Amino acid sequence: MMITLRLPREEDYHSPLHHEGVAARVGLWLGIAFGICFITGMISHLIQHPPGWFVWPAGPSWLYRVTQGLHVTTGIASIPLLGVKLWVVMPKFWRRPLIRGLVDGLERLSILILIGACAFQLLTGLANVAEVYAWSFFFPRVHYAVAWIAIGAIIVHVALKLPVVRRAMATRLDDDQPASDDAAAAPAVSGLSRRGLLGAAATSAALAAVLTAGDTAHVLRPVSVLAQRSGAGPKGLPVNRTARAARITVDEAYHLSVTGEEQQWLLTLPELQQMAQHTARLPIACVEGWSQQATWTGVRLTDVIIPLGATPNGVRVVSPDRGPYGHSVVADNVLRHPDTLLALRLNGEILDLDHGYPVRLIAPNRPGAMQTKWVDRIELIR
Ligand SMILES: Nc1nc2c(c(=O)[nH]1)N[C@H]1C(S)=C(S)[C@@H](COP(=O)(O)O)O[C@H]1N2
Ligand SMILES: [Mo]
Repeated sequence: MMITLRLPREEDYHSPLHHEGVAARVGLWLGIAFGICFITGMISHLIQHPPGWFVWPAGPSWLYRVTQGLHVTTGIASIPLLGVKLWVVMPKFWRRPLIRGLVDGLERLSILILIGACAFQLLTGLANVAEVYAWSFFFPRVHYAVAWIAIGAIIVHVALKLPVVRRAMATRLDDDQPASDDAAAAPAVSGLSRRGLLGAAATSAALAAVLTAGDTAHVLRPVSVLAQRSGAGPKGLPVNRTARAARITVDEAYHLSVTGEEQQWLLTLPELQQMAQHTARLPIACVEGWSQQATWTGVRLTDVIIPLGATPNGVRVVSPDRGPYGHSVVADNVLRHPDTLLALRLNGEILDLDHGYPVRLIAPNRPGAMQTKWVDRIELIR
């Protein structure tokens, strides 16, 4: 028996659902979702790697929770939309000749890059939210780099397709569909109308969003069955990296060192406990999309710096954890915020070791990755 492999052809696709009006509409939704996802992703990147010109405000405390919640939710909603969009335009991939010349070849190459970059972003992003790390590269760096490729390819694609999009958006979806009253007489081509397909695409995107958004919007928790870590962990607060994973042990000898240019101040835990205590309700808003509000009590970060007599340009907060989130920089505006604490207590009780005992940083409007646990050193930045 001989098997001949044959590439599909445009003519093989008969469904009226492969229609440019459908493609343009799903494409528009995808463009909006990707646009929000890109901007919120860039915000998150800038906060974590701030260039000199960038200042992220220290409040309102919930702002990052919202931007990062939007990032993850729009990314997840894009997955079914991208699937539908690819299916609708599938015949176009197989039209003959496959390449019509240099310009056409470049355009088709740009579409290949577009699909590859978008699929890569959505799938690695989803895996990251689910804490599946099936790769050896450092996710944030690659996710950031490919974001630029994706957005560039989207801009090229939209620019090249603008005339088609204009025309397609103006066409009525049911123009060449049988009118409803003589539908029975028309050949039954498909059980689903174009409007039906659009409705299904919108519904699945909304469903994907609602099923995961409970990580940020807690009213959705009861229906967010796909949400990660809805409240697991001691004191109802999730834990990303445990003390064990970070190889943290704390003993009697613990002290916090605050180092300036010429001075160093060593504080024991009882000394920290005897200083003025302040309480703030602040969320941990993880870059992976979950966030959780809690009541934190401890010493104002500025209170351990003022005695050194210096006015630093921010501080570096350091723990013995050698992982990528074992230290963070607190910018000047955050440092001066009264809710920026070296927390000793969570919801009224001494911190659990997994939440950063004996001392962890908590500050308003900041990615969870920068809320450093197990702090034992503070370095003033000039
Ligand atoms: N030292 C240290 N602090 C850390 C981390 C870490 O890996 N090491 N992870 C950060 C991340 S990614 C998050 S989301 C928060 C979570 O805080 P929690 O475990 O108390 O909920 O801690 C942050 N602080
Ligand atoms: Mo995180």
